[in-house]
Amino acid sequence: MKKSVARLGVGGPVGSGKTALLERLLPLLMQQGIEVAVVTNDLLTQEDADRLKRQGVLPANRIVGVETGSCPHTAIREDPTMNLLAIRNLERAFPELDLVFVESGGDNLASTFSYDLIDAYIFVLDVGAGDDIPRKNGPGFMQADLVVINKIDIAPYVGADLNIIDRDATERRKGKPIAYTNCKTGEGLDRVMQFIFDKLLFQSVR
Ligand SMILES: Nc1nc2c(ncn2[C@@H]2O[C@H](COP(=O)(O)OP(=O)(O)OP(=O)(O)O)[C@@H](O)[C@H]2O)c(=O)[nH]1
Ligand SMILES: [Mg+2]
Repeated sequence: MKKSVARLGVGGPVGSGKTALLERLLPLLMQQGIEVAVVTNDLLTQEDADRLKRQGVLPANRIVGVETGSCPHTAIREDPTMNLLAIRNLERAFPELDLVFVESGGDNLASTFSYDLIDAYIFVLDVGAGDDIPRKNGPGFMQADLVVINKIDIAPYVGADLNIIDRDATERRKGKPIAYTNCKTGEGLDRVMQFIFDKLLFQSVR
């Protein structure tokens, strides 16, 4: 029987730390024996794919850059054809894959994924955007399977109160999971790993 490959979207505003999150998660997943690949979306370049290739965390042929050429959400929601093709090519080349990430181009709070493309998605927010962001009811933030509040280390410097973020995010998301991370140090990544294992891989983190 053909192995089914889980697909996990990673979306959120420009510069919130989507690629930084992948840079942290990929080695952790590989240490757990999970076979991974990545599709990145950028408007007119392969910037994020090239960055991940330079890091050397994954073999370069497991990283595919899609140049969307349009609003980022078009390629992950309205017409995900380019991303579906990229995933299909990866699945054919690497039948052993367990999990494919699809990083969206940086977008806005309304950005959501089509569930024809992915099985679940993470929405990454940056505390530098302000502690009022959860109150703005962005569909990407409200509907995501997991919200990651990233860059918790800079909260004191931008006057963001993590308690306010937590109070409002918990209330608006009605109990759906939220993780708080610092991708510079790896703090909080255990919560994200737990989510991936529970929601997509149906096994325990070793
Ligand atoms: N201080 C701090 N900086 C971070 C953290 N995570 C990411 N950064 C920095 O934030 C900047 C943007 O990170 P990226 O990972 O490129 O963000 P992105 O969401 O992938 O950006 P786009 O794909 O361009 O939308 C980089 O300079 C990162 O080094 C964090 O937790 N703390
Ligand atoms: Mg990126």
